[in-house]
Amino acid sequence: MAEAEEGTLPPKEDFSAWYNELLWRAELMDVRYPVKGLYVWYPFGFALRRNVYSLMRNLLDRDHQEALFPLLIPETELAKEAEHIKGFEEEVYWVTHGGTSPLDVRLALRPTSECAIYPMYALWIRSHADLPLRIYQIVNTFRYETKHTRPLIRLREITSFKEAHTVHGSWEEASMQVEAAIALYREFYDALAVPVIVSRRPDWDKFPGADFTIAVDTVMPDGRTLQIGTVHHLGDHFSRTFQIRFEDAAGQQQYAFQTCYGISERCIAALVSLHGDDRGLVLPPVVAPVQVVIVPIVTGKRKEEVSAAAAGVGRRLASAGFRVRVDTRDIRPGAKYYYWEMRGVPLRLEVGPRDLDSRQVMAVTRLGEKVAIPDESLEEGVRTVLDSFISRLRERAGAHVQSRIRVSRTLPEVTEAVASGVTLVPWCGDRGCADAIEEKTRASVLGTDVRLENCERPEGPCIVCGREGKTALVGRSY
Ligand code: P5A
Ligand code: ZN
Repeated sequence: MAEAEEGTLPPKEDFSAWYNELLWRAELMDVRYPVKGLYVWYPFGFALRRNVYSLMRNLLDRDHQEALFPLLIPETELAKEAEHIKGFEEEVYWVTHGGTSPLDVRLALRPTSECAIYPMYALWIRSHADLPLRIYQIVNTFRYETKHTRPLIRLREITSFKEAHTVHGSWEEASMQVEAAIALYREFYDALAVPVIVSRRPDWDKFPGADFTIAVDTVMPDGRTLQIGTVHHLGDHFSRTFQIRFEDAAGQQQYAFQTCYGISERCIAALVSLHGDDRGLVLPPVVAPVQVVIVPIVTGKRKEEVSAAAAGVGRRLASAGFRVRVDTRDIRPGAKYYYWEMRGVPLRLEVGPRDLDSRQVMAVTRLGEKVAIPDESLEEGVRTVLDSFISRLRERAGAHVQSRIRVSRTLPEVTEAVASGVTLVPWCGDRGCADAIEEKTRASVLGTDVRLENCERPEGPCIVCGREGKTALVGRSY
């Protein structure tokens, strides 16, 4: 993969060009696979993916169980829930043949797994003692997307679809699970230093078959929003369709209440886009495939001594649990810096002859801060620098998103605000008024019940019709 060595990135201001270049230069994704909307994870990208998803698994494993359901869904099951199939019918890939023989029942490649999982839940759930049930899986799903496809953002094969499906004894309990899922996603994104805006999608934009949908959005560098997670209250729609019933404490058969919530590799698109800069990736230490790179500065006579010291530093940090690489390649140190900066390594340690004499190493963070770390407190020093690194990332990304949120009270103000971010407006809740906003500003109503701290919440006359309105989030989304 030597091709990734040459040249520089377009400036991040030119976000789309920057993003596309970064993906291959940092060896995240190869976009040359000959099927539209399908991309290849390079080993480095895959290592990042593994760390991000193990963070997710750790959070879920507190009170969910991981399972695995089939990829193929018979048409008879997929078609059972009317709204659900209506929502997905244009996006489903169909398997119609086994070899040269047509299949009796066509098989769908799962666009999401409700219709694969719920027939099994109907068999598994018998009594209130089986509830609540919280199961998740991390799988690939297929959606024949017709909007512009983009690596990590809009895929036809979503390779990293984390979907959780829960079952409860009452509507209220399911509502509590919705809140728990939002809290879980907040914790996940906070660990990645990705700021989020949580809101309730308008009814016409909810998940097909849901009572309501709560969305988690972030604001990308170009000011457009990216939906990086959704939590759906399914009520008892699916349980009635799939006959998911339980015997309650009084011995009565009841339909169950359900939720489901999902996240895809868009979470990686978000962290890559928000934190990266003109020199490449900037990765939170918690998920960086390499957290510390050690570059020996070997000049002149003390080559052996420096190499041995660098290797020693590497061993010490590795046994302290850090993901470390000692870069002993026979290329200039400058080329090594460039290489590891592109790959977002949070901390670089330079070990040279002078450092040997002063019994210290020079530490340079990916954000450009320099500190000397004394040899005797190496592990502790590295830990401290990495801890403050994630705080800096959180501050930077938080400030970016904050600066992209404005309040608008007129449509021209909306047009201006959405050119570089999102905006909060008073809106009456009518679809007609939302359509008018979209027509005039090319931005859409993303949600209501906007959950944001330190933000003015405009209420009062609807920005279109003047009737009483509540705060709505408006923006242009990916
Ligand atoms: C929740 C999990 C569902 O499918 N069923 C199980 C529910 N919800 S969803 O909103 O349709 O998708 C969940 C999240 O997946 C991301 N996403 C995508 N990512 C990349 N490419 C796509 N084509 C794509 N479609 C959806 C979104 O982040 C969405 O919130
Ligand atoms: Zn209105």
